[in-house]
Amino acid sequence: MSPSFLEDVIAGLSLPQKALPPKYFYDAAGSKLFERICRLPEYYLTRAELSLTRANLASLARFAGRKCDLIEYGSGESLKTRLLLRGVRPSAYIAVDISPAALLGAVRALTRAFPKLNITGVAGDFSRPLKIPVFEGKTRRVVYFPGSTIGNLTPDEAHAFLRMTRGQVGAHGAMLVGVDLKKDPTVLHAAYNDSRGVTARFNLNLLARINRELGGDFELRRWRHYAFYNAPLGRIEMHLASLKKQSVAVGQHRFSFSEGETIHTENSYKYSAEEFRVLAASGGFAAPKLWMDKKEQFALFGLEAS
Ligand code: SAH
Ligand code: AVI
Repeated sequence: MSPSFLEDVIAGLSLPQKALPPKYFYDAAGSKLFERICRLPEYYLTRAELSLTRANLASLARFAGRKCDLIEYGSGESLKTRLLLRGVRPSAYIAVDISPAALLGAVRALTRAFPKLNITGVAGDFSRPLKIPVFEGKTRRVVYFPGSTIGNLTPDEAHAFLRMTRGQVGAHGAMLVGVDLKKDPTVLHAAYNDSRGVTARFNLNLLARINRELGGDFELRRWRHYAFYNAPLGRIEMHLASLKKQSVAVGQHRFSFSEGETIHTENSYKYSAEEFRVLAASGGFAAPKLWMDKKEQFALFGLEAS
């Protein structure tokens, strides 16, 4: 059985470098905050991916092929998907997300916008094998993984995820993956330290969620959002820093924090096109297609099962 939220929190806060898995950001409040992040002036990722999708819709549709089954992992509000559904016209669209609130809202809105399309929502964790109806069928399967969500996995996790997906889509299947590219660190820094403090609220919501769901007693004013670009590792790291020496209860457990100690809450890896090609090949995919926005900030890779 997969570990529960409580088990993951206890295990993460017991590590020498305390850490929490980023998938727990996305309760109903976290999903709403993420939607606000996507509209921030500093968070270029969403705009870049939307514009490159819009500009290359015909070629993306040719890549996906006629009448494919489109399976989206981490669909959230399915914003970019609307463009893709119009261009690709798949036989079926399956949205997979860990956040039931985001999934329900997206499936409702898409059903209204695309009344003839066969749409299914699957609430679950994409890092584990999920039962997805179309994986039994014969139609070409295309997994859509936009938003640079792959960047929230470590390279080892991304490799395992690509291998698992390669098995799911089969020999004639494919993947469309959104990847944030390496760039000026000041641009990256601004994207994760926005002036309105929405990213800080998104990060702190993880502690608020532990309080709400696990009976934690984190005092949010004693914590500060802390995000920076770790150039040697090619990733943004998000942490929550303890502003003073304190101890916090989570259920029956108690954890001590020294002043300045951090909880590592997220990595967001940035790749060069070549680095990502190597990763995709190690996962069993060839990368014959690459689309970029005008400023070359963000890339969509069209990966064929190899
Ligand atoms: N695809 C959207 C949303 C990206 S945000 C976009 O491009 O804007 C990441 C999404 O993945 C969130 O909706 C979150 O709920 C979901 N998610 C994160 N970890 C997940 C996991 N392990 N399994 C399933 N969904 C996950
Ligand atoms: C979902 N994911 C790709 C976002 C990112 O950019 O890593 C999550 C996020 N974290 C802070 N801002 C946005």
